[in-house]
Amino acid sequence: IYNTQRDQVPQLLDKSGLKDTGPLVSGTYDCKEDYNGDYRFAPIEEAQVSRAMIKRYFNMMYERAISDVVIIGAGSAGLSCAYHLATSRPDLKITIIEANVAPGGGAWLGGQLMTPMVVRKPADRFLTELGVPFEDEGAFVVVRHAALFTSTVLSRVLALPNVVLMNATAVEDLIVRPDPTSQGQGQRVAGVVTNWTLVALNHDTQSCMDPNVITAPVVITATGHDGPMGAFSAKRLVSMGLLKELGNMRGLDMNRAEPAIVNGTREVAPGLIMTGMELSEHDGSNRMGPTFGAMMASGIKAAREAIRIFET
Ligand code: AHZ
Repeated sequence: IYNTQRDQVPQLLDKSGLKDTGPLVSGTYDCKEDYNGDYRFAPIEEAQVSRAMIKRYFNMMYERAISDVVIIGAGSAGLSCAYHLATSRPDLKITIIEANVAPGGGAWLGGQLMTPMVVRKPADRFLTELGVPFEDEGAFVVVRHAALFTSTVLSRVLALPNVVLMNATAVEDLIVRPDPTSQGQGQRVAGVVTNWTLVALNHDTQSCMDPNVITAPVVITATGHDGPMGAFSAKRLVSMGLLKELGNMRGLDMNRAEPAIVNGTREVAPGLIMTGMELSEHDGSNRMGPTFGAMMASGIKAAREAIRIFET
């Protein structure tokens, strides 16, 4: 409870409404935490709320127009990658672009909308690192609720100072440049082309709504298997001529699928590392269905690949 006096409530905006009067000092507001009928909030002008959001969001966009790493997709692979990369290399500016309003991809539930999440060993080590509790069933472990993993990795990632997440933002295209290492023959990925997802979904109903761009020497794509937006980069590599054809995801085989995804995590085109289930569409590997260890381990491997690129 603040010790407040009504007559000390400051003028929050100047008369024109254009200039902030600076940060408010606690102790000068009429506010009280009283659940017996006299709960009072510190005063605010509506424009302050707008400005509090706008200046932070657009400063962040301005700053992240040049990033070190862009991660496309905040599913289990993208988030695991972001955590490992950001904690290993706190010097890198890591920008995650997620098309959905809610980050987390398919990792809010286990299989067939049931809540438990199965993780095969040794990927349980990542759960231990994050402090996510699980039950040990021998060859695999079970997290009581998939959302416990996803909310934990998400909150850890968001708390890291070198990571920003732009959700409700879709990657619409990749930036490409001539690859200096290939005598003018090849191309390398040098960033992403973004738009608000609601705009991206309406290109066929409105005339041209141009996008925005973020440059980055390393892009990590984690957009999942085929779906409304899934396998985005794999498909774009085909239409750009950097990949002859999609391998297409094969039927379910947990024992083949999980190691194939982890061991296949790599720089699939210069400047572009692919992780998670998007790789199954790129390489034509099996799906594993509701077991998530490969997504975590693939994310970690993608982070290691990025670190390798920065160190060479
Ligand atoms: O919204 C997508 C999701 O959160 C996001 N995404 C896709 N395209 C995007 C784009 N721009 C920005 N163009 C985009 N974001 O990427 C995220 C992918 O998450 P996911 O959980 O679908 O993929 P994952 O590879 O991290 O995990 C897949 C887990 C498995 S395995 C499996 C099976 O074998 O059937 N099914 C799932 C969901």
